[in-house]
Amino acid sequence: MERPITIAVAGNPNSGKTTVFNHLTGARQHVGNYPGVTVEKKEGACRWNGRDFHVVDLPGTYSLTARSLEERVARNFVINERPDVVVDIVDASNLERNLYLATQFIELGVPVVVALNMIDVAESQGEHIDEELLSRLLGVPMVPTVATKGKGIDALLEAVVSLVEAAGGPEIQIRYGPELEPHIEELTAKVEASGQAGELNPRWVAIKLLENDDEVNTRVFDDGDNGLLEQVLATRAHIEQVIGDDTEIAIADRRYGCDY
Ligand SMILES: Nc1nc2c(ncn2[C@@H]2O[C@H](COP(=O)(O)OP(=O)(O)O)[C@@H](O)[C@H]2O)c(=O)[nH]1
Ligand SMILES: [Mg+2]
Repeated sequence: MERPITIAVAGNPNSGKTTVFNHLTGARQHVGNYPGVTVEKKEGACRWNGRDFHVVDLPGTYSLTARSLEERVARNFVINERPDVVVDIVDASNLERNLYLATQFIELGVPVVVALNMIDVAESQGEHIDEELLSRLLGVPMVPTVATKGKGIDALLEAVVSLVEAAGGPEIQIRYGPELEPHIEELTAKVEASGQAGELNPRWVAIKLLENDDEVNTRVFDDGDNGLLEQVLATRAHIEQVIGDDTEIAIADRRYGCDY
């Protein structure tokens, strides 16, 4: 028997995650907690087109910086449990802010399908979203949905199945522009050579080190000095000098698409 496809439903708070989750799982739900924390974990199951799915409703997050408990829980679930697909529920009437999280999942290197939810609200505001263009730009499938009406849910599952079946397809990366990109690439090579990334995507680790991410710092630097720390500090100092901003801010700006 084929194993179920695990879907993690992610997205900003109030983007419609639970509505999508309820549509997918109906009464087949179980509510518990994530291990060791009092963050609610909703899981469920569904069967569609002859396939079984295990669905997890992740806590709402704006980002994956691991600064809040919700962000840590969502990120650790995706890193440690490795769901087959992250379905990122995006509020299409607030696209720019919501796509920030999508870029973070793409960067993490996990398979992502974006649900352009609340497309009814976007349309009532006179917005027309070219999902094919967006999908090409970000390199991930985009499916318009109206979760409250169950619209687009079948198409969402179809996109999930296609992605699982095509696993190993081309990788799309967020590029950080001429100022940052060479430093990220150089550090990625050092991270790779150090063997400290373990199971994680080395480019993702390099970017998180530049962002001074607590959890990644602990993971990478706890085994004593491996020569990386000096490199990270020097790179941060250089970026701050050239760009005139904190490295963290420079990286976030680039993700939002600001130009230097
Ligand atoms: N108009 C509209 N409202 C939606 C849609 N999806 C969800 N909602 C509403 O948006 C609110 C937040 O949804 P919820 O699923 O709780 O969001 P969550 O915080 O991401 O779990 C609820 O009032 C939903 O009924 C949609 O596609 N269109
Ligand atoms: Mg919810």
